[in-house]
Amino acid sequence: MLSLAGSGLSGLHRMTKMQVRWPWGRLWHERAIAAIAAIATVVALVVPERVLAQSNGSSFTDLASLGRLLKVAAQRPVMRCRELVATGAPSYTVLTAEPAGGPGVAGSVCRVHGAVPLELEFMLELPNPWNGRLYVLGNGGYAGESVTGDYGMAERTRAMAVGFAVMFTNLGHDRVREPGTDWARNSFAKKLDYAVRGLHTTTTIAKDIARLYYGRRVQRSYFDGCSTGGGQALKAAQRFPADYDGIVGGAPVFDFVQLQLYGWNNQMAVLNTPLSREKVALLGQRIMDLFDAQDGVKDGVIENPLAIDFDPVRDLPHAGPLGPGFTDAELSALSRIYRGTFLDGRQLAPGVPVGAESLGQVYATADFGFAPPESGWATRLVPDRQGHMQQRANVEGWLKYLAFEQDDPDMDITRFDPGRDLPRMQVMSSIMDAADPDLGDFKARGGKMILYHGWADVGVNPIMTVRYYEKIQRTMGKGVDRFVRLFMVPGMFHCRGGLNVDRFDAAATVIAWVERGEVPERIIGTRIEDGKVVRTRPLCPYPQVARYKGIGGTDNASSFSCELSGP
Ligand SMILES: [Ca+2]
Repeated sequence: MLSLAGSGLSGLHRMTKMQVRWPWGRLWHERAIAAIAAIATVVALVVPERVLAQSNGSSFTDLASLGRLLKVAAQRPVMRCRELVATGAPSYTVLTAEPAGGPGVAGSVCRVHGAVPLELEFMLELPNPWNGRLYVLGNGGYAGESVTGDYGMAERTRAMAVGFAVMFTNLGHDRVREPGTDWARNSFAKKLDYAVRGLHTTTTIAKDIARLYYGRRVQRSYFDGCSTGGGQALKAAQRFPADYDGIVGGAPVFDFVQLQLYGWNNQMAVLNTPLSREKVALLGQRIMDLFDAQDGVKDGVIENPLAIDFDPVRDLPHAGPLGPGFTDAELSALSRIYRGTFLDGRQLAPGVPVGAESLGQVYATADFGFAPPESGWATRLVPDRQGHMQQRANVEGWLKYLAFEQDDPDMDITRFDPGRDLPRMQVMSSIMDAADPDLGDFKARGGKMILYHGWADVGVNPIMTVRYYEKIQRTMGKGVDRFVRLFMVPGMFHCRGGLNVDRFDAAATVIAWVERGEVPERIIGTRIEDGKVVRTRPLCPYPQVARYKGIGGTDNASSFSCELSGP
């Protein structure tokens, strides 16, 4: 159950019940806007700081689009919510099924908490009335989010407010009881749940339960995730193409071997030559001085890092009596970071793209709560304000329990040797990774997919996503952009935050593509500070980039066009 007791949301229920009738009639979206605004305020107050959803966090905010899309007849349950406890099947058990007033839902919500051995759990929220659709939220990090907690609360609330059934899963373990990758130790079953089975199994079950409850099949199903959720998006399209009509995948963790080689290379570079936060600030300043204006707008954002030719040794000042600069050891470490991971002259993983060094927006809460700005390198190449170096923990967690068939609790970055260890990773890679560029089955079933990635994401390297998209194009020939499009977000950190716009409704966009055939030629991204929109920019389908037209304000999307020519 949602832990809302005493939070003030019960008062909100009363308020929304009084003010908002089920919004299928005229002006419904105006009522929904009022309800969602009220809910967003309350949710912002009750979401604790420890919850950091791995999502862009802006799905179902484009109410104008949704209002146009969702004019469908409301569908009602054919059974009582609590009767679902007596259903189940050999493969799953319904633990509880409780009716509740849903925040933002004028009717009610049936909350179904279910379990699948070993420790796979799901929460399925069934609104009454229902719009005939299922919305599934992806996971973050090494997953294990509690399904009775407030994970993805803002997105869930908004989706239910317009009638979606909503499902999410813990992906087979509990990250409080077994943090990091501890859950994977000695458990091949949990590894399978995390990497392959968990999402597909719970999606299938969610569709079965919805069919029982409403007496009708789910008519459309959607998946939306970032980071680990982005990897789940690609895995669904590759391995379970029937599961979803529309898929949104952000900053996808889809190639663990390449991603962790990238992280390992970063960590080895700074292991003996730690970079100070001050040095990274100097680095960011120098890079902006050199390259910011190259895209036509001096705005602290590198529109296309692929167009930048940066060489630390050539382009950075050396430390000396004439002013601040970098030591030989620092220049060597930086060269390794930007060059990427090499073995015998072959690049195994790309380096860090330029443009993430400077201070940008980060958030203290899942609902965009304020936090002091950080470098995009914080918690990856330099410690964050709390002294955390998340990238090293991620790499070592993977090396211990997810990289090899045999667990190795003593493994760390200094013991890892790519030349020796890469051949031993093939079996786990085939389970964990989702790097197959053949999406023929997903295309054939009429599926549409939107991928997005922040260009200033140092956690999950965006160049990997670009290369994967190009591989899809090479594999599938012309017309890939008729069913899968990649939107790079210049200056955005991991899934959200950063130096530029970071809010956009990819969910509404993919729904419009699936249901109305509206091809996303661009997506409008927004930057919000202190509750106010301070910038809009078009996000362009790769390989197009946003080019300033030369007239009009540079904080206004209409001053930009999407064009093929770089930089
Ligand atoms: Ca710029």
